[in-house]
Amino acid sequence: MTPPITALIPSPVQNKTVVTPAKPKSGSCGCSSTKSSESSAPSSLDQKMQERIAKHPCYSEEAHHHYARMHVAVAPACNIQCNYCNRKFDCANESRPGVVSELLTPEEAAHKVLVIAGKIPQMTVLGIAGPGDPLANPEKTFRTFELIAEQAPDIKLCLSTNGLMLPEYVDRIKQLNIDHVTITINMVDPEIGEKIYPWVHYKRKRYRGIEGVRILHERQMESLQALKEADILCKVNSVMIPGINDEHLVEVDRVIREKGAFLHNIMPLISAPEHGTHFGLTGQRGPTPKELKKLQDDCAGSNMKMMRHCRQCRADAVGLLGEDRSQEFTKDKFMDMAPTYDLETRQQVHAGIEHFQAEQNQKKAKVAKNPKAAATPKILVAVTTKGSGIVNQHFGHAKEFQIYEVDANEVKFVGHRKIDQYCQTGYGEEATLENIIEAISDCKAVLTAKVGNCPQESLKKAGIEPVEAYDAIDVVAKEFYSKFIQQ
Ligand code: CLF
Ligand code: SF4
Repeated sequence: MTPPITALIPSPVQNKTVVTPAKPKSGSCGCSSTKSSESSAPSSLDQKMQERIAKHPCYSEEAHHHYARMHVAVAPACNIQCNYCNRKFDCANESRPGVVSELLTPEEAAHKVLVIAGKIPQMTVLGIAGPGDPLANPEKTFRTFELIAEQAPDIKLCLSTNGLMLPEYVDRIKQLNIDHVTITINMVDPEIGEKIYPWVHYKRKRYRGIEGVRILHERQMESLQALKEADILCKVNSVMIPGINDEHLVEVDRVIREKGAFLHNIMPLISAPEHGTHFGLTGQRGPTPKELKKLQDDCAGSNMKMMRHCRQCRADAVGLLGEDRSQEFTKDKFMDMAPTYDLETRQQVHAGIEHFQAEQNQKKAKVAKNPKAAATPKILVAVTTKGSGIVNQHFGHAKEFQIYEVDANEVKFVGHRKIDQYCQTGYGEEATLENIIEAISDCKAVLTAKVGNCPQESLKKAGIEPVEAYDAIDVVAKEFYSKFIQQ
């Protein structure tokens, strides 16, 4: 028997919100339910594109509030060396440094996907992103994708690579219906690349210095071209390394956009001596949040979107982007779980999410200014959320703030800031509170489901208004902004 839909929507979507099944889609109405609030009156091409990204939490900022992804670590080898990588850990192109995943066989990986697809039905994307480079391990990578495509046809397949071997495999990628491919491109000038890549291993030969970087660069450019010709959506990741490629990334952004990339994700270098990487050991720093935002703003062109919600996942990540459920599904645990993948159940859950999104978008539309107001000052606000695009998390439980830039016309997601959880044992930690307040010192308010008296006082003293609410982020942010601007 199929359980009622509200029982199927996992928290936080279910939390305090009655979600009913979506009505059958008809005509153009159906599309509006999955349309991003950022978009306006899409052309048919835009609409088609919307459908391709609507359930991908990395390619669509709106989707990341509702849909989850998982990675399987099946690809141990790599064919290049990045100065921000230590091979003891996962590929730092799509992973926080210092994280080690359990290596799986394709069969174990497929089992894990079927288990999680049953337990977390809003998991819509399976990515392979390491722990080395997936295309330096083509047989394991493609065997895994084949198994998933056969057994769980509604799961989108996603691949992340350094691009060195991509041109060889574009046909296979297309054949397997892998519609989302990420290439990490940190430079389009090999002289800059020389400071990032000490060697490249290509066709059984190791190339050191600029010779290797030139090969990597040419292959990355070929990869962009090949993906464009094959009509596969391409995201480019770039690691921002202050003093090395930070200014150059504006040029990288221009080139990749010209070559048809759909999305650019500029990520901060995370570098510490304990990671044992070349950059960590030589004291190369990562960018500050302010430096990162400025570069993202400088690059955010008119057509290609800038990804700002990346969480630099693990090669075995599971869950919504802001949460990490990988420890619930370690090998010793998931191998004992029976797969409960059920296509019909999953479709019902997704329909419920679409219906919920449509309701949220209606609410947002009500508070949107029409016609647009004259330019007003922009402010930043910090939000605590468990997902679903609503303010629904207590201040003391948050492990990150989502940061929104707000003016009279727009509520725009601009990033997230990780923090230590304030309430660890039922009591708040004073020292932690200081760090939390420091992390959001440039914000005018915290929008949160609940915040205790003590942190409220400290926030106010720091000039940050605590706002308690339980509603769509856009709605709460707009309401706060209207009051703030009248002060
Ligand atoms: Fe994974 Fe990457 Fe696919 Fe997403 S992650 S392979 S595109 S499904 Fe996403 Fe994680 Fe950032 Fe990567 S948040 S690190 S961008
Ligand atoms: Fe490390 Fe990934 Fe670079 Fe390979 S591509 S060296 S695994 S960061």
